Amino acid sequence: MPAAFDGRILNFIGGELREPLSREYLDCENPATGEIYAQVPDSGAEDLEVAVSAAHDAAAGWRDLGAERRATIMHKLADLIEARLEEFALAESVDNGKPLSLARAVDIPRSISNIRFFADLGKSFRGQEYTSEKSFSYTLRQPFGVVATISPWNLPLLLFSWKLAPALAAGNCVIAKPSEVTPMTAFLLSKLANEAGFPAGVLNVIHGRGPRIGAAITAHPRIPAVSFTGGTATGRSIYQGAAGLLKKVSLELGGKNPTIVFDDAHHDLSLQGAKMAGFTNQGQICLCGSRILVQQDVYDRFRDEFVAQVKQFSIADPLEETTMMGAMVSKAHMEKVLGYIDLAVQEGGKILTGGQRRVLAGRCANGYFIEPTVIEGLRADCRTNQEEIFGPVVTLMPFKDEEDAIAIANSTQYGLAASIWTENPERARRVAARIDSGIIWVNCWNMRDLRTPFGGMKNSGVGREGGLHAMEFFTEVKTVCQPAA
Ligand code: TXE
Repeated sequence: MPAAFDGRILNFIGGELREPLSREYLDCENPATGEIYAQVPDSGAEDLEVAVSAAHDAAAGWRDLGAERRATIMHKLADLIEARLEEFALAESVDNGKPLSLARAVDIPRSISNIRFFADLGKSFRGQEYTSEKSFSYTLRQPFGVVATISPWNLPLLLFSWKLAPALAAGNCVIAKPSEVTPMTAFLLSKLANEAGFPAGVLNVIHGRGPRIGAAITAHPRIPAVSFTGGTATGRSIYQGAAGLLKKVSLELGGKNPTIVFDDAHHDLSLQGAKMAGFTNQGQICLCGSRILVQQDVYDRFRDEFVAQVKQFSIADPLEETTMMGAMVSKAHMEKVLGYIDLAVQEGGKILTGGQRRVLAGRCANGYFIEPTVIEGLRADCRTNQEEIFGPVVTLMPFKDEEDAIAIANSTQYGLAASIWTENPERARRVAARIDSGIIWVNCWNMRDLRTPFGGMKNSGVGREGGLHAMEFFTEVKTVCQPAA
């Protein structure tokens, strides 16, 4: 771990690092070794009360500071993280099990970009004007005052910052709750808030379990908006909890995303894309393509080469530079994923490669590693092909034609993302228009322009994040109307 770390994570409330009032802590485990290496506050409603008061006390000052000065402070925070990129990347890898190289190349740089991007967007974000013969109207986009964010463990700092940054840039004070499974980088960020220049109470980070502190956030009457990313079942309970108070809620939930390979796809690019979509971050990204649909006349060739390439993946200590696949985030999650592999076999699936826990030698002997797993022979409507597994497990399914591919793609309760692989731009347009997903990639996967809307249909979520959509979520709009001059 980073040398400066003393083993105990603290909440950051009202500009101070604080113990939870109950003095209760949870263990943080390094999933690559199975060792407990830190404690995280198991905060409760009493800690939230202090944070909400601090945030409300700071709200008018932060709002009135103006977008330019807010942006300066946010940029300073981004600079401070960037100067410690290696420390953050190491902490993310140790906390989550992901390869250090991935945290260094993607998670931490993207978190820095999130903060910079929304800091700048805040400067140009404003309402609109409407003129008619009779009236002149304009809208004001005003912050709520205090809002909350609840984020998951798969991309800990990336998703934490993806919500925190627009909330702050829009002029809100924030109660941010990272996942109790991976709290470390949010803690490291909170330790930089004072040096960056955030006034006390603007940025509050509270750690703890979802059913305790997360539920308290949802139920708090002085937090009018909550942005959540996580599992669909949790999202549903937050939605229900928020309904009684008519809170504004943004929900970014699970996915069961198709990777659709047509017979006119670029062979090597589609293989590469399907591998990345299937196995990046050990398959623990809501955007991962866990169902690979391949047109029947190229199916055999694609399958054989795909399986051969997946067999080459290096599953190893996440701290080694050449590691492609690290550990699953926790023992419980590893067991959930292994349970789905057993289910796939019961449902008649044939495992083409993988299918087992991988026990490594040395330091990581007790870590939670799973072999990248490819399964074929399952019906599109079986549970393996319908439920989110969230691990390094993909299924291969042949399809006949466009209609068949669209029907299979749309056959789940989810609708987050899809990727289409074809050299025919007309086909790409036709199919993209008919797939029920919030995000469609053509001949690429997980390519992101931060200005574009991000989120899902059906059970994948409610609302959209990204660019102006996030700024709109974190503000109230007010119409001012007067007679035309
Ligand atoms: O996530 P949870 P879990 C999916 C994935 C995974 C499943 C369950 O399939 O296997 O969800 O994962 C907080 N009120 N995704 O259980 O519970 C929690 O503390 C308020 C998809 O680990 O959704 C954490 O901060 N908050 C996904 C956050 O919710 C609550 C990413 C997410 O945890 C709460 C992660 C409650 N009652 C898992 N209960 C994606 N969309 O990217 C929990 N939390």
